[in-house]
Order: sequence, then C-alpha cells, then structure tokens
Amino acid sequence: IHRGGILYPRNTETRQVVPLDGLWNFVAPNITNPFVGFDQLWYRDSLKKIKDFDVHLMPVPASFNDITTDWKIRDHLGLVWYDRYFFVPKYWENEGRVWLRFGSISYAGQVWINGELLMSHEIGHLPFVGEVTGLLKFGQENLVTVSCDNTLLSDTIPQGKVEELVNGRLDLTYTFDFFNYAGIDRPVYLYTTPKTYIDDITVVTSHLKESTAILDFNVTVIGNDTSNLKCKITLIDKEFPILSTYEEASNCRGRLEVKHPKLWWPYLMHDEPGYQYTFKVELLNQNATIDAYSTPIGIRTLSWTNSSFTINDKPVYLHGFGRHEDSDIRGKGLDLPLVIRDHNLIKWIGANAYRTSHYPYAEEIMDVADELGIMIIDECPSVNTEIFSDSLLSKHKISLTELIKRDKNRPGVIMWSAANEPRTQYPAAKLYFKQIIDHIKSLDVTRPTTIVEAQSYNIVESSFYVDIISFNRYNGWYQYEGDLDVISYYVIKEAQAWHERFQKPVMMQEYGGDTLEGLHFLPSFIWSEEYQIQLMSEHFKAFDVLKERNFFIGEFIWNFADFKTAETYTRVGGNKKGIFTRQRQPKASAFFVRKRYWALAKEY
Ligand code: GCB
Repeated sequence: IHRGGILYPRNTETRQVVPLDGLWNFVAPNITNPFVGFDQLWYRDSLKKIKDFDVHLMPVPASFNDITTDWKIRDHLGLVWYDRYFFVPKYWENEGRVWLRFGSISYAGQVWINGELLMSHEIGHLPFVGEVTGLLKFGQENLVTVSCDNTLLSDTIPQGKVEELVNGRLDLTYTFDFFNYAGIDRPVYLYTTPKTYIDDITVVTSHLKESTAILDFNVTVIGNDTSNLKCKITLIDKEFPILSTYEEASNCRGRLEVKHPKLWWPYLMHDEPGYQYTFKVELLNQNATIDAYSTPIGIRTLSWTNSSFTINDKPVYLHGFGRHEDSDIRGKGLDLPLVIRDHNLIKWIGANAYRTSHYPYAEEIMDVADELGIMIIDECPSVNTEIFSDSLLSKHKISLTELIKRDKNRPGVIMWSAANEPRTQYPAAKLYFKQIIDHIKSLDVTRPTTIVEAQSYNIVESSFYVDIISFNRYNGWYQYEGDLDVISYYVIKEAQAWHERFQKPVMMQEYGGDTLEGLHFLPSFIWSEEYQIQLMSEHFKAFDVLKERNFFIGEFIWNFADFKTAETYTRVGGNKKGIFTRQRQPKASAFFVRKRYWALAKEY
C-alpha cells in the first residue's frame, strides 16, 4: 500500500486513467470459517472456477447487501470475494508506473494482482492505492481479486460485536443505527504516472487581506533523481493562466500572491458561490514536461473565537442536515444520479451545509459540494465508541490522517468532526479525545474541530479540547415524546448551558422525529407528517431565540432522507427521520423547512 499522497486519479498530459467499474464476479461463502478463500487460494485463479459456492455478478461500485434476493448475502458476516479480468495495453510498459486505487472498500480489503498480494487496507469509506507496475502482464489480460471483510470488533472504527447464534451462525451487532453496508462501494481506477511523479499537493489560503490572498503550497515529488527538475505552478482562473512560479522540484514549496482573488463563498452568501481556481503543477526537465497534475482549489479563510465562526471574515450560520450515503438496492454504493438529485434538493430547500454523518463520503460527492458552495462538516468513521483502548486510538488517528490527506484542499470542508456520539462521560474518553484532537491539529490548524455529543453537557469532559460544541438531542422524540410544547424550552436551556460550561460556539447537529409519509393526524400525533412539522416548528422557535445570542452558529435536521437501519422493532423499514423519503421525494416537512432556510439566507 502506498503511504504517501492520495490525489484523485485524473487524465493529464502525462497520466492516463482507466476505470475498472462494472460487473465483477462475487462469492459470499456463507459458512462460519472466516478463512474460506484464503486456505483454498481463491486469489490464484478466477472465482468462476470455484465449485462449492454460487458465483454472482456484482456491480462495482455498490454495497453487495441488497443486490441479490438472498438474506444470507444481505446479512453476510466475514469475508466476501470479488474478481475480474482487465486488459493492460502494451505501451503502458514504458509509461513509468501503474497504480490501482480503490475509492473505498468497506470495512477491510485485501487486493491481489495475478495471484500476488498487492495491499491490505482497513477502515471503510477511505481511499487507498498501491503501485502494480511489477505485478502486471503488459499487452495481456490481468486478474484482480479482492477480499472484503465487514466484521466490526471492539478495535475497529466503528465498533461492533460478533455473537454466535444457537445454530452456529455468526451475527454482527452494533449500536449505531445505519445498516452496516459493505463491499467495493466506490470507484476503482487503474492509472499511470511517470516514474518521477507528483505525489501530493497541499494548498492553503494563509492570508486574506485588502484584496490580496496569499496561498502557501507544498508539492511532494517522488522519483530517483529530482535534482535537475523544476516545478512550475500555475494558478488558472477558469481559462486564463494568471500566475506562475518556479521552484526546485526536490523542495517544491512556496507562496503565491493573488491580487483581487475571487473568493470561495458558501451557497446563498454570494451570487457566485463555490468559485474555484485550478492549481496546476508541472514537473519540468529543461523544457520537457515530466509530469503534470491539476486540482481545483478555493480561496477562503476560516476563523473562530469562543462565540463566533466566520468565513472570509463574515459570520456564517449553518443550516442544513445530517445525511447518509444510502439508497435502495445499491446501499452505500456511489450513484451519480442520486448525488446530483440530492444536491438539487439541497439547493431547492436552501440549505448551505451538511455533515458527512457518520463517515467520510465519496470524493465525487465532495467535489459537487465544493463546486456548489455547500459547506461540509467532515466526519471520520468513528461513531458510538463505547470501549476506549490504545489500539482503537491508533486506528482512529489513522482514519483522521487518511481523511485529512484526502480532503485537505477542499474549500467546502469547514470543520473536522472527530466522532459522533462517543461515550464521553467515561473517564477514559478524556485523554483519548485530547489525543485525537491534538492529532487533528498536528495535521491541520486551518479548520476548527468538533465532537458530536449525545451526553449531557455537565458530564462530558472531552469538549474542552474542541473548537466548536456540537450536540444531538431528540426532544419530542426519544425524550418528552409527544410533548411538543416543551421542546423550545429545553433546546434553549441546553444550548445555553453548553456555551456557559465550555465557552465555545455551539450548534445543534441533530434533532428530528420519525415520520411515515402519508400518515396524517389532526391534531398532530407522533409519526405523522403533521407531527414532524410541529416538532421542527418548535425547534425553529428555539433557534430564533438562540441566534440572537451570537454563540449559536447552526441548526442541522436529522435527517436529509430516510435510510436503512439494522433490523429492530423501533424501525419501520429503516430510520424515517428524513424530510425526504429514501426515494428522494419530499414529505410535507420539506416545504416547511424550505421556507425557513430561504428566509435565513435572506438575512446574510
Ligand atoms: C442519533 C445518531 C444517529 C441516529 C439518530 C436516530 O443520535 O447520531 O445516527 O440515526 O440518533 O434517529 O436515532
């Protein structure tokens, strides 16, 4: 596995990208031995030759769980196997290096090329890449085999537990409520780079004053001999090259000064939101281009105090949702029509932000948010942590390292969320989260941090370390169910108490109630569309009071859309707290929220 940069694969003057998405062969050995496949050396040859198990056609990218009609595949625990053949052109032999990159495998994956182990990766929802040059047969068919393990334990991110049922079947339980979808759920790319290549790029807006922006950049180059190379940086304003600079390739870091920059602004805060430049890097040997790579960047700054949060020195109020990557049939698999539909709904409803609850979303989704000016609270895959240990801590740090490496240049990412609803009332959580937040700060000081809390403000210790307080609370639902008339009292009281104890800006990250579309009651009754509207309306009253108190910086509904959960009697076909259905049609509440969100936007 490559431990360096994780730049998204792009075609450039010097690089070629070949997607390996499509139909792969798939085997889910439904027996209790977790090593089936390894012992039989399934990676040595086509899965189609296996005798004792069914071989399915499986689309990539997709979660495998809901594709077949077999509950044993939906609820499969342990290893599943994928493979496919792909052709590598002869001329690639002279291209330099060839790489294989997975946008994510959930939860853990191992990859073989032509029977040889290439790489292993643990923690879902994060990309990984390995160099395959030495393993390929050029001008021929090659075999890629993947094993994928969805087992969650006390030292995985997130945690889960395996239990053996009376009949010997292994059953996974977990305390978070979204379904534990698994598989090769994001795009797979084969791509080339030259032998000496641009491995990573970091660009930060370090100053923004009086119509001048200073961009600090750092480019990592890998190769045998970089001493004669130059590194050329061009900042392209849509079509026109506006600024160039040259650096030594071996130490390609420096600054760009941009006069009268067009800033990246959030949606609805500006008439040209989401403005991005192209940051182009070329490695030059004399006048020959050795490698070239371009990435979009936005020019913007963030700052925060104990009661405010600003972007480009303007205070922002975040109004949006928690979301999920989730849809019928493909589960958490990347689906571009769905991604665009979702963002069209986000624009329609007038939201300016969302949280990638409860794991990093696909890079393709993040691209859309950057481009539209949607602000993202970027969450790592840690959810509902109950048992704190050193091995968990080190994996949690790895997940943050990988997330920040992936998303550090994204203007849309305005905050790092270290975890959702960890049990921060436990004494062990204190030092644990101090180390987690220190770790984030060691990687990025330009964005604020948060931990999304479910515990009461008076028993939580970890919030001393974060920059922004986030809390989830289900007034009118998990507590005071049916008592709509007390909601606003409790919301105001709690937000104020968080601020008083920790002296930080506060936002409400989750509130809501399950709602079955088409269920109507007058007067409103729990689970009806009327109840959801009233529950929100009572929250809005509280938010209007809190907004006047400055420290309150945002309101997120739980959830954007209905989503699938594990099977439990509290869920009718999944979690129904969406203001859109799982098919992305509005419930009555969506029209109600829309009025508020557009009205909030007018206040900027
Ligand atoms: C929460 C969790 C979220 C759940 C939600 C619920 O507090 O953060 O993941 O889906 O409650 O609806 O129970």
